Amino acid sequence: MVDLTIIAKSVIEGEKEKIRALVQQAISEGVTADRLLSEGLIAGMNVVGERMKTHEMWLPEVILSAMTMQVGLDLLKPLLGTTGAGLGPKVVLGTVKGDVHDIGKNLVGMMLRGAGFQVVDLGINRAAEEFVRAAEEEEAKIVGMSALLTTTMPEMRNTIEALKAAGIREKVKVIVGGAPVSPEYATQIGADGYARDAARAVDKVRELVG
Ligand code: B12
Repeated sequence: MVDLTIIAKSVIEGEKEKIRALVQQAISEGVTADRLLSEGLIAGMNVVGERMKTHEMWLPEVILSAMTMQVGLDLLKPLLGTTGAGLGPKVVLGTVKGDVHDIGKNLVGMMLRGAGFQVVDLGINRAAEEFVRAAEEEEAKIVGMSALLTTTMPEMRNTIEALKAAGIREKVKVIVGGAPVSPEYATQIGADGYARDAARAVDKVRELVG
């Protein structure tokens, strides 16, 4: 049996090749996506975050860890996409302006797709107007925003204001997330929902679309 702490260690050490084999082995041994994520990939990335804070790890190493994590996530995609129908309500999802963190957003997108939602992923560093345009063009039911930096969180408020200014705020529900975001902040900026992880994001989106 693959020891999930070794998968976490591979993320920390940025071992892109090794992680592929380890995750594949774990999947074939029947380890659930849930455990692979929480005890393996995310556990590893949490350590990276701590080491980044204390300057034990620097940007190039963190980038390598992020790439390694993405390799693992891609392998999990088929497990997360259980229904695969993708004909449910549309969700426009993106990382806000000034912010390039996308691992969490990608995970939220995968889980939403897996739950049958249509996900239009705008990518990273997306300005308020881009969320508004996409919401209009795609006739989205939900707009989801991700921010990982305290300095980019205010962009979420800007986007909500831009949705109001464009006259479509009533047509969409807004859900926000990302490590520094709290339920209180979500309420403060006038979002309709918040979730602290991808699984809860699916529950929240389901609740919001009724
Ligand atoms: C990986 C990483 C990077 C990578 C990103 C690569 C990539 N492709 O994403 C790179 C190296 C590029 C990077 C750069 C920077 N980073 Co960085 N980074 C991280 C790190 C270590 C991990 C983030 C991550 O992927 N976590 C794993 C995922 C699965 O978790 P998550 O993102 O939180 O997502 C989950 C939930 O939050 C939620 N969620 C996320 N999005 C959404 C959206 C919705 C709608 C919902 C409902 C839920 C939801 O669900 C997700 C899944 O469960 C964090 C540390 C941390 N603890 O967060 C620092 C961190 C976020 N970074 C930080 C900093 C300072 C930076 C830089 C400014 C560093 C620098 N000096 O240049 C730059 C900024 C670049 C920019 N303009 O954006 C700080 C932020 C401090 C702050 N308070 O603002 C942190 C906290 C590190 C630290 N401890 O100091 N970083």
